[in-house]
Amino acid sequence: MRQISVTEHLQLHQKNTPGATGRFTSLFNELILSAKIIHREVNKAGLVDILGETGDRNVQDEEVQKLDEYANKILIHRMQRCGVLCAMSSEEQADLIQIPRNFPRGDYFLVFDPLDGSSNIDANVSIGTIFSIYRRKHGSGDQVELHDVLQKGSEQVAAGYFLYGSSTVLIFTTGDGVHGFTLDPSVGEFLLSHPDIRTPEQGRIYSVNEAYWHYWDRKTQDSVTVFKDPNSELGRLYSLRYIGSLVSDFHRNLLYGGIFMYPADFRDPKKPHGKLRLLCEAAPLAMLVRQAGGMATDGLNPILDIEPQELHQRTPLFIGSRIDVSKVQEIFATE
Ligand code: P6P
Repeated sequence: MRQISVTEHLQLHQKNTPGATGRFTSLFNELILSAKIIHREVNKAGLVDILGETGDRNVQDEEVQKLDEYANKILIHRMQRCGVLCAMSSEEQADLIQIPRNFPRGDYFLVFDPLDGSSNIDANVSIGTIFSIYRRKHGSGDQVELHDVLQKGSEQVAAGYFLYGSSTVLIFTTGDGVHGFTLDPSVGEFLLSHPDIRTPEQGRIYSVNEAYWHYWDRKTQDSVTVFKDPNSELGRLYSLRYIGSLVSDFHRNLLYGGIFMYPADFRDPKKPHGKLRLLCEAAPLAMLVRQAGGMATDGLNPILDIEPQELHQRTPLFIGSRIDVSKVQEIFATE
């Protein structure tokens, strides 16, 4: 079968997008180049001891950095120069990342989690880069304010992730279905491997950290129980699969079907809405799963409808197969 590269796929998307100027394509190509550089470092992390803050200096006499800090710096360095962004936001940085004055700019806004799950890397667990792309909503000046770019997930232009595992895959959507590409290191190109991904309407997997049971409210406990009860209305036996790396858990459930849950819990009063972030984790994955025929909710509201009030706003997340997520919504809707 003729292998279609992601470059060809993007060119076709541009050709079929009325008024496309090629700016989105150049943004995406820079994102792909950043991921290839991160892929290289992730794959040799165990060999050249670039894990953790070793405090050593490598052969180029550079300070050795934690892998997620490295990924963050690669993305900021490359994306600042792509010439089509007005600003960026990284899970690793508290504030908006402005584009330096002397750099060309555009009206796209990029949000990313540079290396989600990186605490697992020294156990060789797959980890990922999650990204989300918006158009600037207000203003046109060089200095971008939060209200210029903060938008609900349904306004995303594109969303996706790179998963650095047994192979490195790119899964993304531009609103016209979900497509997966696998990096062929021998040619250094992402090749189409998963055309038009559709997630099963019901799964056999539920993913949640059950250690937090006693910190959940009653509706959350009921929502998890329904997947443990072989006689529930769901009508089937489920398996618990939880890697503790969001992109890995999400990717498996996207392909096989199932539900991933990171509910609100009462462990930390400073995080009443759970651990995961709306803009750089929940919203991009919610766009992907919606495009693949699934659903994503915070229990009461579709993730894509939540109006963010701040950059690192957290949200409970129930995401995956339509029937599984609908069951959770039904439980949360009961009095
Ligand atoms: P917990 C990794 O640190 C992460 O942000 C996600 O990738 C993962 O799903 C979650 O945290 C795991 O959290 O509380 O179960 O260890």
